[in-house]
Amino acid sequence: SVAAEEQKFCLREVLDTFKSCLSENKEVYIEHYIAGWRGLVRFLNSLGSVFSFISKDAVNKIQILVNYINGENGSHYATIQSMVKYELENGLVDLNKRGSHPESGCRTLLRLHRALRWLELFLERLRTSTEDSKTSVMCAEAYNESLAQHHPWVVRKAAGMAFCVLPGRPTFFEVMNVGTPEQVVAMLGDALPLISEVYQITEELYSQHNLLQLP
Ligand code: 1Q0
Repeated sequence: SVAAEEQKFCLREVLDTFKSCLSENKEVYIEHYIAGWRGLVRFLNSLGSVFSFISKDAVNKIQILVNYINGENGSHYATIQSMVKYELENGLVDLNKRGSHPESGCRTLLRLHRALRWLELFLERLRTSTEDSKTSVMCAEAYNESLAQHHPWVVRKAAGMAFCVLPGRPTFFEVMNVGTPEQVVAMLGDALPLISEVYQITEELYSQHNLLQLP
């Protein structure tokens, strides 16, 4: 059916969303950024309920940003650049410890930004993997190099357990719904530079404003 077809996950479409994130002068559109995450969450959910503690947190963060975009100050939430400027100029960010702005756009997006680094590292491993590579190992390595550094022990433990039940590389490639393994590898080769660029631009912006450790 048409409905089922629309629901079918295609990783190419999701990664294309990240392509549309960048404006001509290299600003990052929040709307497209979170659309990308929505697609990834859909993929994660299709892998089984063991991952729902992860997707729930992602959905929660996406919703916080959607509320800002649709709120009365929505125009300031068009790009990450405009959000950072607006929230900082108006004292809407808890900079050192959580206080009256525990769910600022800046700190919320930072969590997704860190997860984007995990995605970049994981997809790069997937791209260069061989038939007998283990997705759980690739995923854990990518996690340890990125997100894990920001997570407390209990979250790292839960994540590690979830990685162990990830399906194998063949199933993974199948669910991606992109085509043959060769086509998957080619698609990842196209998509990764763009994800990496979005990551770098955000990283630079947050670093300039000293926002990389927001509580
Ligand atoms: C495929 C396996 C996916 C594994 C995703 C790795 C991320 C593990 C993260 C586990 C932690 C989630 C629990 C909540 C943590 C929060 O404490 C933390 C900090 O927030 P806060 O408010 O407490 O300061 N939250 C986060 O760090 C945000 C985590 C967001 C994770 C978003 C993951 C979205 C899904 C990705 C699936 C992509 C798979 C694409 C692969 C395609 C190739 C086939």
